[in-house]
Amino acid sequence: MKRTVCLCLSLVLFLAACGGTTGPNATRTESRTVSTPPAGITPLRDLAQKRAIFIGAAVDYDALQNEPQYAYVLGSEFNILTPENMMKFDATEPEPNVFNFVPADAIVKFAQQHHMRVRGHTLVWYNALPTWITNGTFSRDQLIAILKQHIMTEVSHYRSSVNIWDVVNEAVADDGTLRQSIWERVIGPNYIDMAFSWAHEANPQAHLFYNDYAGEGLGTKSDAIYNLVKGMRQRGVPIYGVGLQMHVSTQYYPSTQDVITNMQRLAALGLKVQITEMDVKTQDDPNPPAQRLQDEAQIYHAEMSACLAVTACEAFVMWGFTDAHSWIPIFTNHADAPLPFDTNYQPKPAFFALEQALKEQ
Ligand code: 9MR
Repeated sequence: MKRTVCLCLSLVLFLAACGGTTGPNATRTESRTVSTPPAGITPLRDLAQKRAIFIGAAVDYDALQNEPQYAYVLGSEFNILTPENMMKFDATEPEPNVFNFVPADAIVKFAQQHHMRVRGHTLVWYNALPTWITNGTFSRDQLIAILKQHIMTEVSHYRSSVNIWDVVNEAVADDGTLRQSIWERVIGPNYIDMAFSWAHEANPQAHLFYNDYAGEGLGTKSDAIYNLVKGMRQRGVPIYGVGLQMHVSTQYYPSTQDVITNMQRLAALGLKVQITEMDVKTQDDPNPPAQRLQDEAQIYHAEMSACLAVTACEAFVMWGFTDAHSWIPIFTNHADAPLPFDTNYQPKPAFFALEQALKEQ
C-alpha cells in the first residue's frame, strides 16, 4: 500500500512539474487522474464527517484483493463499507452448519485498518441462498432452527467488529404485499420479527436495519415498508433503522422532497435511516454520454442533499464506487457507468456533485 501511495504522489509531483495544469479546476482534475486524494483536496469521508454522516461503498472482494488502486481509493475516500456479497447466506453457510467467514473477515480487517464502519449485509434474504436451503424440504420448526442458528452464529462472530446489520432484506414485493420467499412460505410473516430478535440477542449493541429498494420516495411500496416497520415498532421489535437502497436511473429517481418526506415519517417512528446501495443506471438515457454523466451527477447531488437535510439520515452508501466494478452491467448485460469513479478510478461529475453537496450548508 505504501508503494502505491508513493507512486501516486510521485506522479502528482511529476504532472505538476510538467506544467500539466492550467488553473485551479484543472489542477484538481489532473491530480485526481493519477491518485485520490492528492494533497490539499479533502477526501469525501472528511467532508462527510463534518456533516455528521458516514459515506461509503459496497466492496467487491476480488477487486479488493487484486487491485491496489481499488483498495487505495476505498480506504482514502470512504469511512463505511458494506461487503457486497461475502456476508450473505450462500457465502457464509455454504453447507449446513459449515460456516465460512474468511472473505468477510478480510473485508472487516481492511475496514478496521482504515477506520471504517462496516454494514453487515445481509442476514435474511430471499436471494443468495445456498442450494441446501432452496432444495431442502424443511418443516417450520426446522427452518426456524436453521435461521436462528445462522443469525446467531454470524452476528456473534462479528460482535466486536460489526455493529450495523441489514437483518432482513427486500421482504416487501413491488406491489406492497409481503414478498413470497422460503422464509415467508414455511415460517410465515413473523420470520421478520424473529430475525430481529435473534440478531438483537446475539449483539444487543448492534443497530438493526430493515433494507429495501424502490421505497425511497413516496408511493405504494414506500407506504408498505413504512407500515411494516411501524408495526414492528409497535410490537417492540428491536429495529433501529431503515435502509433505503436507492438503485435509481437517470430515467427514474425519487425527488429530493419525496425522499425527505419519507425519511421524516420514518424518523417520526423513532427510526434512523441510511441510504445503503445507491447507484444510477444511465444506459437508458437518450442523451449523449457527456450529458448522461451530468444527469447522473445531478441525481447524486439530489439524493445526498436529501440525506443531509434529515437529521435521522446517518449514512450515504453506494453499491460500489468505480464503474469498473458494478453489478449493473452484469445484470443488464449492457455497458453502464453508475458510480462516481470511472473504470480508471478517475472522479466523474457525480463525484464532484457529491463533494459539492457535502460542502453546501
Ligand atoms: O451486487 C450484488 C451481486 O453481485 C450479486 O450477484 C447479487 C446476488 O447476491 O446481489 C447484488 O447485490 C444486491 C444486494 O445484495 C441487495 N440489493 C440489490 C443488490 C443488487 O442486486
